[in-house]
Amino acid sequence: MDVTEAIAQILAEEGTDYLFGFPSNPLLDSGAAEEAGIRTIVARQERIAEHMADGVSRITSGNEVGVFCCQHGPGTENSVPGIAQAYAESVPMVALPRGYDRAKTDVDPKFNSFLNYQHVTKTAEQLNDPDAVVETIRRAFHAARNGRPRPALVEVPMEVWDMEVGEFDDLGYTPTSGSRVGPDEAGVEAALDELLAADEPVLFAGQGVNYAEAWEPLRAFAELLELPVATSLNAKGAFPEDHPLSLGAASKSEPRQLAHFMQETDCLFGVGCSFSTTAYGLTVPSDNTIVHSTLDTGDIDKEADVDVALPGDATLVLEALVDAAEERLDGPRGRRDDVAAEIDRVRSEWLADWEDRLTDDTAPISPYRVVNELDDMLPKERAVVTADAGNPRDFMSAFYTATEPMSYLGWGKTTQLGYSLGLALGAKIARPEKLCVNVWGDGAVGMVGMDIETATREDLPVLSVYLKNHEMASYDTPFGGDLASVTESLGGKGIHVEDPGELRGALAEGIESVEDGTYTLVQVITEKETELSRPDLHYEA
Ligand SMILES: Cc1ncc(C[n+]2csc(CCOP(=O)(O)OP(=O)(O)O)c2C)c(N)n1
Ligand SMILES: [Mg+2]
Repeated sequence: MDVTEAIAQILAEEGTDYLFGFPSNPLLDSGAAEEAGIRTIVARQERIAEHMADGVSRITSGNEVGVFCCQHGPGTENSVPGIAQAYAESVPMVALPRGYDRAKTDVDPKFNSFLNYQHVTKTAEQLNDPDAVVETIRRAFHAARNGRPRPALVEVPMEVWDMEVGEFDDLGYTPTSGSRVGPDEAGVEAALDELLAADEPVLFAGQGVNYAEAWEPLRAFAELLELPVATSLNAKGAFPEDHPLSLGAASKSEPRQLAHFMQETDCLFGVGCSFSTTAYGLTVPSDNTIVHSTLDTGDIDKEADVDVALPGDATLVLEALVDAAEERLDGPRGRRDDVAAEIDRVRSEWLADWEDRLTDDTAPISPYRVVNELDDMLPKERAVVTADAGNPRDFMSAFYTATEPMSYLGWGKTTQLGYSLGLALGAKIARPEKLCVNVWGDGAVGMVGMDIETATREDLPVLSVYLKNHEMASYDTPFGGDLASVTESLGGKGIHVEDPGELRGALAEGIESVEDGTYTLVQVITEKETELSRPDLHYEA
């Protein structure tokens, strides 16, 4: 057996069902991955293959680590974006690029992945000795599965793939597993002290809750302490957004009740979050108490001034808090009705202010109307929705209600146009029973639209809703083209709609077409809209 076959077997041992990539890479070319029972998916460019691997990791809460491969030189040069996106978003991935010959790997101007990916990977190694194949790939999977999830890269030089390693059974590979770190008991009590003493505590859940699958203890703790709950955009839906205690997701555009409670809070408890400064995240309120629970202690006191640090896995932390709170409380605290009423009051005022846009029936169609129709029409219990960079994301963040965990793939630590298509395709591969939807605009379709062909070739019926305003609205840059026709010529179904009276019918036709197994794009001619439900506008002067 050679290194290529050994790696393919190791992937199978690690539970890899899919390998995403772009040729040339021995795992694809030799058929080794397919022979090991792994479905190989080639996209039209490296970035989309990476985004699909990313989508698999996300939708499975990292239980299946998305795996990506590509060739050396242009392949690895063109793969930086997908790895950088996964790094910024804390998505686990194993990347297996081919490298140049060992003799030339450090020679100018050759692109050396081991060197160049250091700042966008959790670990980056070069496999220079075939005898190290087991421990090297094992380290990569261990890194992806443990601690803060992020990409791990192993560059395999050109000639190493073909080197002999003997029989696989003699290599003694044992698959990696994820371990969990529990909280310090004193930290749990200190966190509870602060939360029980606060007048206006708020719970903020980040995507660590998704990776830890901590949705039940999150809800149990919120209900026990009767706390209003916001999520990050990445964790949108981790707490049901139709729950009376939900504030929605924090982003550049968000529900007014979220900003209202953030302004009022005297104690913010963040769990499974980094509190990183980002335009698409929470503006962390100052001059209040901050309790911070995260897997990565490097995020504690990184930017937010933390009063109580509670490192640990989100499930273990929240379960410990539930247990400790049950010991201390004797019955309901009597806060819930007031909190729910306050949320409902601000939310109703906010929606009333946006009602005209959400129900606008004039042409060109308002993008808010499209979001509102999707919110009404998509089957929430089995829809997985994501939105692309720019205004499409911002329209959706605030006004699409995600009622189920993992029903929304939110992102924004970095915001590469075009990410939504690959995410939706990756989610569809791993969860074929779901209705996977991406909402995107002119900027995104121009960058990755040709990968609609990947969707049709690989039989991945996803619904793409294209908000077409013929330009990049916030950038005053006009764009042309008719993606509905292009979709048809790429083997999918393209639906064009510009009459507001036909919008619902077009979306219904799109949903039905996807349910029938066809990749479908609904191209909606929309008005230029740049007004957002911005959090800063909701703070009182
Ligand atoms: C790769 C990349 N380059 C540049 C940007 C900056 N950017 C963010 S949104 C955007 C324009 C999006 O326009 P469009 O998709 O048409 O949506 P619209 O604002 O018109 O609704 C640009 C250029 C980006 N996010 N990603
Ligand atoms: Mg546009």
